[in-house]
Amino acid sequence: MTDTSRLVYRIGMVGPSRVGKTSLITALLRGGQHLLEGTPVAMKAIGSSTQKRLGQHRRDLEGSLLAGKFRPGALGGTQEKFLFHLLLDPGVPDAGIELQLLDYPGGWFDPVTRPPGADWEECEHFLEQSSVLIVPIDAAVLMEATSATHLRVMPSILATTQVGDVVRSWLTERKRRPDEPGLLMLCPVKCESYFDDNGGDRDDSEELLTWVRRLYHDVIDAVPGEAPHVRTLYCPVDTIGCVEITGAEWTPEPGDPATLAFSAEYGVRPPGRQAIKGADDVLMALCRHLVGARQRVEEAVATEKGRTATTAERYAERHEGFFLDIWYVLNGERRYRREAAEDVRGAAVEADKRVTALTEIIEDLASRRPGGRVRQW
Ligand SMILES: Nc1nc2c(ncn2[C@@H]2O[C@H](COP(=O)(O)OP(=O)(O)OP(=O)(O)O)[C@@H](O)[C@H]2O)c(=O)[nH]1
Ligand SMILES: [Mg+2]
Repeated sequence: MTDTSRLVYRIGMVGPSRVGKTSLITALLRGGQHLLEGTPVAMKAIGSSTQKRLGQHRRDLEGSLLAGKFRPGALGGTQEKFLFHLLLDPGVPDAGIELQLLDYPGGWFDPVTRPPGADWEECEHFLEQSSVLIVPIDAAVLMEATSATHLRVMPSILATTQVGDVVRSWLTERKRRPDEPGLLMLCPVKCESYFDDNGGDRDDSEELLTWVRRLYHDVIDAVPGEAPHVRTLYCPVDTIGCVEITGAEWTPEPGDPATLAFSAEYGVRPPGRQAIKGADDVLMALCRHLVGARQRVEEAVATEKGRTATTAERYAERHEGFFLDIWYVLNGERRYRREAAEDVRGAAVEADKRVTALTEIIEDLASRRPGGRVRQW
C-alpha cells in the first residue's frame, strides 16, 4: 500500500533485451484507455516520469511508422530500472487501483550481460512479490527460424533458461501463499504477421502456439506441481498492429560466431496507424484475477465470521496485505474516507457512486469472454 488508501497491484515483466517489455506496458495503458472509453473509470499514467516515458515511447513509435519501414532494433532500449504507475481511476482522490509494472533493461536479465552495479536483486524481489507475472515472447524469433542453426540459438535469444528460473522462484513464493491467487501470462508479441484478425492475411496462430508450448514447456508444466492455484494464460498481443514482417536476419555475433543475433524488418501497413490487439485480453485477465482474489478473501472472512463474530471483526480490521486490501477496496470499505471526515455529504455520496462504478466495471471486464487468441493451460 502507498501512504494513501489506494490499492497497489504489482505486475512483473520477465524477459531479455528487446523482447518487447516496454512496448507491452505501453500497449496495456493504451488498451486500457480504449477498453474504458465511455465509462466513468479512466486508465491513467500517474506521475510525470511515467507520463514522460510513455510519451517518449509513443513518439518514437509514431516516427518509425511515419518512415514506413520499421526495424525493432532502431528504437532505444530501456537504460535503467523503472516502475510504471498506471491507475484505474474512478475519479475519487486516493481511491482506485494502481497497477505498478516493473521495467528494466533486458541486459540485466542474463547474468552474462548484466552490467556491474545493476540493481537486479531489487528487480528479483519485485518479481517474486508480484501476484502476476507477464512473460513477453518475441514471436518472430519463433516463427522465422528456418534452419537447425536458428533453432539451436532460439533458447538463448529468448533466454528461456533465465525465464524458467525467474518463474520457478515466483512459483516457490506462490506456494508459500496458497490463499493468494497467482496469474502467469505468456504473451507473444510482434505477432501481427501470424494472425489474420488484425489486418494480416495469413493465420499461422496454431504454429505459434505450438512453438510457445515447445520452448516454454518447462515453465508451463511446472505450474500444476509447484503452485496449482496459479492460472497460466496464453495471450498474444500486437503492440503495434499495423506492420508486417518483410525480412529476418540471423547474423553471427562478432566475438562468437556460434551465437546468432536475430533481427527483423517490418513494412508498415497503410494507413500506418497503431492498432493494438490483445492488450484488452491481458487487462480482462487482470480483472478476473482481482475479482477471484476478492472472492477468496470474502470466503475466508465469511468462514471466520461463522466461527466467532469477534475473530471475524479482528480479521477484517487487520492489515493482511494485498488481497485483504482488495476486499476492502472492492467492497467500498476504504471509500470516501476523506469526504466522510470532512462531512461533505453530497461529495461523499458522489464518491461512493464512483467507487461502486469501479467495482462494477472490474466485474464487467472480468466476466467478458476472452478473445479468440487466448488459451488457458
Ligand atoms: N512488430 C512489432 N514490434 C514490436 C512489438 N512489440 C515491440 N516491438 C518492437 O521491438 C523492439 C523492442 O521492444 P521494447 O519494448 O523496447 O523491448 P524491451 O524488452 O523493453 O527491450 P529492453 O528495454 O532493451 O530490455 C522495439 O523496437 C519495439 O517497437 C510488436 O508487437 N510488434
Ligand atoms: Mg525496455
